[in-house]
Amino acid sequence: MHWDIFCRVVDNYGDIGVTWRLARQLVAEHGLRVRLWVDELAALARLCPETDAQAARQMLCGVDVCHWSPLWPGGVAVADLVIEAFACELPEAYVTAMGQRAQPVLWLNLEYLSGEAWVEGCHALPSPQANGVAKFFFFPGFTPATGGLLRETDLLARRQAWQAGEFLQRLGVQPALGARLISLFAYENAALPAWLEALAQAPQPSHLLAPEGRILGDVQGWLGGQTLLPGECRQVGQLRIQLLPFLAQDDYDRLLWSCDFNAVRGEDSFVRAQWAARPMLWHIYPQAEDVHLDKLEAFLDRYVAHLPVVQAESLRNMWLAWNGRGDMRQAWEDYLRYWPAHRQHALDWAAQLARQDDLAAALVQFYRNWL
Ligand code: TRH
Repeated sequence: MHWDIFCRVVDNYGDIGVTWRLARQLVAEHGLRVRLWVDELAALARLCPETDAQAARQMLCGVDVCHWSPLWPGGVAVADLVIEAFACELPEAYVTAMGQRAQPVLWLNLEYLSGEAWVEGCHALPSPQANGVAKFFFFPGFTPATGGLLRETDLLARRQAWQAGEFLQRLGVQPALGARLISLFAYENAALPAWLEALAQAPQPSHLLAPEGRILGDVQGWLGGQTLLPGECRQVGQLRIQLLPFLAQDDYDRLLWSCDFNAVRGEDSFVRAQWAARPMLWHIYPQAEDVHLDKLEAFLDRYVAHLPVVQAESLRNMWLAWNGRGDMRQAWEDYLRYWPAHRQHALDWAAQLARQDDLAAALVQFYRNWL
């Protein structure tokens, strides 16, 4: 089977993060021939440093990575299954060729992740096309009535066997004895200073690891305008802040497994933090008219559904505060009261999610059923 995945990098790293992970898994675990069409190879190069950002075509981890340039090349053979990631709009000539192909083609629009209830009703719905090609919506999600989440078959086993020591050493991280290790990946965030204050004045030391990115300006602002370079640390009270370089995607996973607490954002890091099975905090991608808050609440409803009320409230309040609704300092202190229970919950949640089929397997099954 030959699959094509199309990815347009709209913003940040989520679009390419998801499609690159999916492409690799389809090759490694399902033996498919996968072409990944990406319009911005520089974004892929951040996640996969072996990428040649100038190459029109290259093989990376068994994936045929093609630059999707505005000038669509002639003679591109249409694949058996075509994934249009996040409604990125396929090249017109390719859509025409799909309609003319002798063998049937399946066209899937892979949607953004949401925990909202309507997703179950829209997953796998057909989307009739003028060229007659069978097109369906494919929604990732948290329940068996959705397409599931990206999860490599051996992911949980690798995480369970993970020993952080050598990896942290390679990154130049030397946590103080008893320090809570925290990773920080977020957009610009007005709640950051309150959180850093709480960490700096807490009885337990914290070591915060921030890969370079959009939050850096806020971190430096809190440090009084000091510039932080990758590898450098600053100590304020009980808090040590260390800037890391932006990591390759697999190393970022390892960072999540190595930390006691992970602050993540967007879509892909959000899912990976759930698989890391450590207490976590989500900075959701902000959308116009605060529609992202519905998405946040919908996820929270699922995430805390079976927790005792006080623990659930402490988690909910902290996530809301981080996303601009509440006092982050107070919320963090309340949250810490239930720390052992939050740790257990993170493990239980990952185990519960893992009972569901993963997204790549669900895509392959969908194709088989359609045939
Ligand atoms: O980069 P993001 O903010 O992407 C977002 C979201 O996907 C959002 O839903 C979407 O609408 C918007 O883009 C356009 O966050 P996300 O999804 O977590 O993607 C980040 C990727 O970067 C993820 O694959 C992990 C990876 N990463 C690294 O590889 N190395 C790093 O050091 C870090 C911090 C992240």
